[in-house]
Amino acid sequence: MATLKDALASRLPARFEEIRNLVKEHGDTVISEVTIAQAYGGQRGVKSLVCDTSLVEPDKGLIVRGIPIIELTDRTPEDIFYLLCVGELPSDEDVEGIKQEFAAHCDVPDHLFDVLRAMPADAHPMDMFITGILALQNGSVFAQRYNEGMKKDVYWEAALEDSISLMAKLPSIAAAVYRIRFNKGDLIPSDPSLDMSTNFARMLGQDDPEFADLVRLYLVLHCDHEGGNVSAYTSHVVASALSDPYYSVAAGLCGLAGPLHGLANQECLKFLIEILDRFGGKAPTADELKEYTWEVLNSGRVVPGFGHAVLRETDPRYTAQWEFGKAHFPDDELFKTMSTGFEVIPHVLIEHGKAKNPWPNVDAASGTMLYHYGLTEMLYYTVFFSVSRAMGILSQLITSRAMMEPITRPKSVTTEWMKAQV
Ligand code: CMX
Repeated sequence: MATLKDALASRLPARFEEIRNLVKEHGDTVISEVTIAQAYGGQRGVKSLVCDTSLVEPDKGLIVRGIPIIELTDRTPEDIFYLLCVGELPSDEDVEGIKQEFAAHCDVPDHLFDVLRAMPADAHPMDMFITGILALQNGSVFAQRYNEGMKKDVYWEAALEDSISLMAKLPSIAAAVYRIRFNKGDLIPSDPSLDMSTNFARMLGQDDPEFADLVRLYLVLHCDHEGGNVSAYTSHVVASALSDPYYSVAAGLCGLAGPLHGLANQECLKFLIEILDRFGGKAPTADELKEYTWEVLNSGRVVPGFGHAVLRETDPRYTAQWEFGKAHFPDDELFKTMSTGFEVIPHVLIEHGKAKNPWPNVDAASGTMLYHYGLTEMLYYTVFFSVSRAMGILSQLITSRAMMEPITRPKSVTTEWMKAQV
């Protein structure tokens, strides 16, 4: 069987040498400068991080290992995890290998479900999901081998083992969170003979193949977003302390749970539902929506689902979801509202003149898609996002350990120091 470990083992040494030589020969080359405004302003635009799994181009969107995300929309999460980790798309044999590896690790210990059931009835699903991940930490191969004196050049192997094991279990944990938190009845056991998307959809309680296809698309589209976003960067920092993948992913997902990051999809759906309610359950006309958007802006609110810190075009991940909706449920009132929003809102935002990017982002569409198939519990959407984003976080973590990166420790300065510079 072709394993992910074999694929990495045959490629990593050359990559390691390449980077070592780059640093040896050009280590003093200056690649960025930092202004006082950047130091106080979220380090925007400061280039002091490396992430080889993906890149976000302002005019093209997400590029995964050199491939624009829009060219990957027919792929599966298994393909994408392989691509993120190895840097190349898998062959059929590689896919079979990764499916078998996931199948071998998909069993979730019972104590995890007990922990989830013991949580308060109003616990946030992200709280439950992250707690579930931490409840697996006692099984970390990385932590165990580290305690046994593992050598630095094989850290990546232990990180990979944990990553495969965690990735294999995440759909089951996420589905358990959904069924327990929203009183959906008994848990549905994992079927390791199925692909990840179909299995996840089934464990959520849905046998509709169209929904499974949406799950597939969703998991592909949200997989990674380079290294500086809150969740990826947090996980990177925590993992650099050689905290194991369970701790590192959980830490990153605490960031994803924030309203300015992964929780935004919830806000976007609320916004669209608010519009539908206002217009009596019918999608508004372009003129009505234009007027409504101005009302929102004039009341000092932002228009959820539009704008981006990096992108300056329509997010291709929005386009991919819009195309899915157009193909499967063009007459859904929420979908029609979202489509009219795409025609109208950017022009209002341009006239308003504040947002640097008036175009829709990924979150403008994702809630509408899930809502159509009856997954109406918005609080849950970031858990969905997390299952996908864990692929990016884990692949970045494996790469970092393989490149034997040191602990992250930027220098901070005081305001007095800043004042002395000027
Ligand atoms: N509606 C109204 N005003 C907006 C706006 C929007 N959708 N997007 C940006 N602006 C405003 C900002 O609030 C800011 O105003 P102030 O100068 O008064 O503070 C101004 O335009 C400039 O902001 P920007 O540089 O264009 O955007 P930022 O990089 O600061 O913020 C983001 C990016 C996403 C937080 C922002 O566009 C926003 O709040 N959008 C709505 C919420 C949303 O859709 N979030 C999902 C993000 C998805 C993702 O990150 O992947």
